[in-house]
Amino acid sequence: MSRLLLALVLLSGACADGEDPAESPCTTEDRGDALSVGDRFGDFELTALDPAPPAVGLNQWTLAAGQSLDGCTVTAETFMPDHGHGSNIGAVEAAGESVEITDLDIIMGGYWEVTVTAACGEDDLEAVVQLCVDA
Ligand SMILES: [Cu+2]
Repeated sequence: MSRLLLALVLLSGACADGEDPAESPCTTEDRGDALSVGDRFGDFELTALDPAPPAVGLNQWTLAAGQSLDGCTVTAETFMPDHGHGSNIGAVEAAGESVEITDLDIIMGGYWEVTVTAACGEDDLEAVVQLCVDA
């Protein structure tokens, strides 16, 4: 009887070694990566990230448009396509040629899309920032 128990313990130990359950979803994610300052998406370039790279929790981002955003209406929206949900953003404001996003709340690790737009009359700017955040 004790020999059988020992064999079962050894077998279950061997199975657990097959894959690392703590591995981040981002190691196998092809659609997005960790973000860095200087990354460009659509009409915008990331010029500040806090924290860098983005992490679960409240994030502060600045994106530069390369043109004045005076008079433009700026918006940002988060979306997690695999789960069909977004999350809250504290504030989105235009400042000179930049969009400042305050308290972008990344509520969980995984693949996210953050759509940033500046509606400036005839000249609308857009970026879909694709990123993966470690769990
Ligand atoms: Cu989710």
